[in-house]
Amino acid sequence: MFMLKLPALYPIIDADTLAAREPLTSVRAMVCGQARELYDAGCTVLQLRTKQLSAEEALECARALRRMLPEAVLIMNDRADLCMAAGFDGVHVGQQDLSAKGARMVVGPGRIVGLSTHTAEQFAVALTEPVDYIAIGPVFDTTSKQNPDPTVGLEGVAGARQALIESEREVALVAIGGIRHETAAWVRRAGADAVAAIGELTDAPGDSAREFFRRMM
Ligand code: TZP
Ligand code: MG
Repeated sequence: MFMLKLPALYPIIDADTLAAREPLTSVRAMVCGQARELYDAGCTVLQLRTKQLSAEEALECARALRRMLPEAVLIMNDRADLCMAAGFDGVHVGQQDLSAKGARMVVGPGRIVGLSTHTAEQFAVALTEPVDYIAIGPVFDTTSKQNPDPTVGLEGVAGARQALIESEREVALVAIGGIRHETAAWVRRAGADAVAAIGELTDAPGDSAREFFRRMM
């Protein structure tokens, strides 16, 4: 498997967060608006996350994103089936979703599979899975996820990097959870290839993404 090269910032477009902010605006329009700003700011890899939309609504958002950004690397959260249906480039699964092996069976060898982990034990298991990247977190307190696991801190990111080095696997490391402009560079220094974020990218996403990149140069 080739080593996935991720940009320093990996935005997650959270349809539910957007819908809660502006209940009268179409979710699809908001998802596309945020994605356009992020892409134009240099975010070439984007994840679409939705927990509240129906599968049909999620697919509609995903297909609209795909049409709007044919060149972007688009990752679908949770659902390998929707990844394929929308022509996305990969899927991100968590500990409660289809396993990474199952997701790989659905999307095949040529697409990206990412896996979320929340402890050193889960991270060690993930290193044996057919994944392109592993996410560790929440690094800091987050309000974007329901019932988040305990925070792992910068030590958790550094521990994941060390485990990755020892495994000799060519897998990218993503850190997630409560990462802000002020903390992004620390997280990268602790060993993350990329920082994923929702909350810090919700207001003025383009400007916020540029600020992330500036701080992580
Ligand atoms: N997984 C672990 S923390 C988290 C997810 C999806 C939420 C990240 O959002 P934010 O707003 O960047 O903390
Ligand atoms: Mg999930």
